[in-house]
Amino acid sequence: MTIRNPILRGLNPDPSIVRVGDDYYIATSTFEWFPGVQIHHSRDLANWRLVSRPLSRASQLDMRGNPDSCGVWAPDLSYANDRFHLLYTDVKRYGRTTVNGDKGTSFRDFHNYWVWCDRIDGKWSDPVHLNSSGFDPALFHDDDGRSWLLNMLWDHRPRHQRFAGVLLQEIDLRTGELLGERQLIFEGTSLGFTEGPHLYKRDGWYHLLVAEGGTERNHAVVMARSRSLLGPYEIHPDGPVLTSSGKPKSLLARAGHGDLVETPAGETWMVYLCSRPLLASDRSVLGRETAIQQMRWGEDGWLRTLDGTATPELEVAESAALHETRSPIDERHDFESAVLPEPFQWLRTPNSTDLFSLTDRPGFLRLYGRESIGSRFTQSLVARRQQAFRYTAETSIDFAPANFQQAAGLICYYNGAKFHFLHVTKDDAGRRLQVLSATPENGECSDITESAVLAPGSLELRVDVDNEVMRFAYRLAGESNWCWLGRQFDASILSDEATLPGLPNFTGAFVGVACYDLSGAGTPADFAYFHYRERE
Ligand code: 6LW
Repeated sequence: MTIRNPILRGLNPDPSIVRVGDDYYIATSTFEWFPGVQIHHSRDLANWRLVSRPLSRASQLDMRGNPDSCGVWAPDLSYANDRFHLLYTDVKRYGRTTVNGDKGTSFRDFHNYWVWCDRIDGKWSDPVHLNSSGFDPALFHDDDGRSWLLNMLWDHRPRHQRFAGVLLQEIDLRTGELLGERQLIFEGTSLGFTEGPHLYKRDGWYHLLVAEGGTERNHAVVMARSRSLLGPYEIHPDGPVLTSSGKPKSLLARAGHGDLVETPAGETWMVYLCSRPLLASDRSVLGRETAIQQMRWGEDGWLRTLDGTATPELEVAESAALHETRSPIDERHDFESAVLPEPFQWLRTPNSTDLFSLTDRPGFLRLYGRESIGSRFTQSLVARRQQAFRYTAETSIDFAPANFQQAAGLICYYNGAKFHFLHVTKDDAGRRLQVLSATPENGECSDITESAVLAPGSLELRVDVDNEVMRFAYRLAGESNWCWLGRQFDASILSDEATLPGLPNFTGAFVGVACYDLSGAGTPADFAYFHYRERE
């Protein structure tokens, strides 16, 4: 039996893992998608189930105004003093990128917070702001009862190394108060882009694990160790302990940003992020996903992959783990409950009632028309992750637009500059069905293609995605055959790699429903069901 990587498919990067008794938990980043942070649970490291999105109310998270791919980065989950602790960054500004080197000032705003809860699926506390000096905060609970905050240090100054190393500062776990001075304990290796720090203590050594190389093709997990918490840290003699860099045959690309967990039997496993680019276009539509594999400690006290080659494994031999039981997802939601079905999230605002209701018209997901697709504030868009390369999604829409400023339909969305939106709207000739595509090259919502005049009444909308190819279809109520639009669309633009230079692209493709009303009237659209099914 084997575990097939990745274990958490679709947008699920920056994994942080913790074991409490027999239970394992992984927290992953959610960026501008609300509620914030995903926590999955497993008993066997092979089969994982979503158990919580802990940042679920306005006092915890409000991302209105945040740029795309900002918001919640790199949560850190730990357990101490009979509580779960979750740290995360809310990125408010991305600023100048590093692609043009370090010449200019690069202002960014990274606010690091701590929340806690007695139960993983309970009501998490309001956040305590810890610092804003850099991103990827993490806690280290030492065996003397003291706890320490780690985070990467961001240096915004021209001609400085932006990723300036790893900071350490003591934290009072009762209050979140930071104690003493912050210390720069590690400046990274020549790979650069030092981020995602985690600390572990083993056999009298402090082991520091960091992500390096940037989250693209040079990404790597790097380790260093010291006898003393404050360093100096010596770098692993082999170089990265895990990387896909220089391994073009690795089907798990971009491997990096890891975290370690020990099983009750004493095995060490590492979770890390990876991406699986489409073969033809080399683009990662599923975003960065979470993978796992077993590691081993050598007699020299250094950690390595089982075969020592630092290579990410697609098929992981079962060990303490049971066998994986995953099959392609086939989920139909008829919106009969008052609660939004679990796979769905929305964008930025904690005030979900501004966007949608499951009770205003029972049996329907009602979206109220709000701001334009790509707005950084109040956008009525409810969607789920694309988690397979081939899938079909269908919905039924009841929508009577009064004018061209109102539109609603089925959307395949990466961010405000990358989407395909099959929507119903109205113009002088009447109600129409069109596809609005935003392509990353121009960053504008510029391309309206296909147009069919519609008879009144509800209709069904459908998208079929097959790797790079996306096709749309519709049928009016009572019809049995789908009417396919003549044109094919490029599904690969919904990827991390398809972008103008300099913009952050850390999420992945979603599919769902959206509604805007640029007239301000808030006209609703009602969706009777949403069916997502993956094809092998
Ligand atoms: C995350 C950083 C990273 O905070 O990308 O790949 C950033 N690593 O550690 C966003 O996911």
